[in-house]
Amino acid sequence: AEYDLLVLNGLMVTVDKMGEFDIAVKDGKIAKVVQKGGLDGAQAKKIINAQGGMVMPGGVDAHVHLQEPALFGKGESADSYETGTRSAICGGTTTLITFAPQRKSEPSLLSALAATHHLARDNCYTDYSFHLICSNAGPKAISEFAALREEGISSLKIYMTYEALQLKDSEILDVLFEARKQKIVTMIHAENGAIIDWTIKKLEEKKLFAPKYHVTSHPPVAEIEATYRAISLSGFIDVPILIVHVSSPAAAQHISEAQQKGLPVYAETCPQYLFLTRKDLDKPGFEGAKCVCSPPPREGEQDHEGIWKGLEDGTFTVLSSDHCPFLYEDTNIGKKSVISAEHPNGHFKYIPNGCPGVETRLSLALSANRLKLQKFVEVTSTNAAKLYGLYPRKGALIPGESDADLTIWYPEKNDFQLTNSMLHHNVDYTPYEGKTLNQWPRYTVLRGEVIWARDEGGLIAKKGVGQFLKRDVSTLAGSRSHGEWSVEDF
Ligand code: DUC
Ligand code: ZN
Ligand code: ZN
Ligand code: ZN
Repeated sequence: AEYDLLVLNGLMVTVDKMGEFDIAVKDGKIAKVVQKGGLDGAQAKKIINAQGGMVMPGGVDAHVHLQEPALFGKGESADSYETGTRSAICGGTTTLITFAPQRKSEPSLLSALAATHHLARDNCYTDYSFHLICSNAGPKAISEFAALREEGISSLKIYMTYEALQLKDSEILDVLFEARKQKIVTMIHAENGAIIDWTIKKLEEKKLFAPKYHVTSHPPVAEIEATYRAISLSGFIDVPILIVHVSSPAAAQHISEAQQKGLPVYAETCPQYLFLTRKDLDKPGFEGAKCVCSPPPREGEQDHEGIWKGLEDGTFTVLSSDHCPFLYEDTNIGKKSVISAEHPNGHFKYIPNGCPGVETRLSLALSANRLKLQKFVEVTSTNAAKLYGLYPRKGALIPGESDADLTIWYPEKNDFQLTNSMLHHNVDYTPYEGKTLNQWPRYTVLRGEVIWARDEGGLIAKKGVGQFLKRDVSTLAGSRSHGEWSVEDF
């Protein structure tokens, strides 16, 4: 046959183009995109008739935690590379960028990278890459940035909180300075660790232990202060950063002001900051633990509105899941371990911080019907590919350039209720149990191969189809060359 796959009669939605186009796939790549009807008579091994549906570039989720050791001292990851990428592909996401964590006791980043390669190799259902988590920014780690670029790694994550991970401001400057030289994007977890620790102590003095006090212990000011500090430090060095998982509209305001000054400050938000509030942590017993993440869900609808607005107006570059999977019924870290006579509803500070969501990210956001379709594709796929050096191989449907990664949606006849039993992760809950949705991907295609066919067998490929992606530099705006001083001054 002339082609391996034809996708006909759908509404194609990419950032550059939206309309009725037919798509031809050959050897894992987009071969042709033509006006509907233009591939009549073409021969193909497989044809998908997407009449009435939408065809988008596969989702790119650039914030996913899989199989990390219990770095925060709070428990093991429930999802492996196998189960996490399985969950992703069944929810329409074809590329993940997960984390390769360096321990503070480990001076090398390259050894953390090697260890993570070992976990992922031959186990994935999506294509994948890694951000290195730098928690020991000593000379050895800094000296390895150039080698990371050779290995196809063009981004790092650093933390301003969590004892096991936190860097001092001087160490952040060391990282940013070398990141600028090597054209690496630095992701920053911006919360002020001292404010959080102090607030936890105050709550404990008052014997306030319920899950909802997790929100109280991570006040907006902790996020706002650290966000402003991260912007200041990166502006001083003149280097691009991405503030991860922004939850507070006031923090987003600082980001927007930096962007208006022309600084290369990028930002990410996540579904938990669009759909959850403090009330979701204030449920009978220990239930609220299912919605504990950091930063926490904020107060209410006004906060959600502020975050949606930031997505619409471009303050947020990407909408990622921050999938961070823990078991609710885990005997070591879950409910059973933290409920005691002294703490009958558990103690919020022992609850692992993170929610599962790699499979629900796209359908939650699409079902909300808030973003224009092309904006939806931009923040859930294309911008992540651009920021992290995967564009136009990922995040686009450009003939001869892009991999044939497709998410195909059909309009649902009826709304449906999400339940955890529909999902493919290895977590025993979803924070969105019972939520009404109206969209779920009918097909997910990875490099021309149908991996997920909702009504024709579900998951129909074997693990190991996913490949490691060597990444190049970001194609979004980088350092401004007209800074007050240049790297060469030092
Ligand atoms: N930071 C993350 O990026 N994910 C989960 C928890 C956290 O603090
Ligand atoms: Zn974080
Ligand atoms: Zn809301
Ligand atoms: Zn995270």
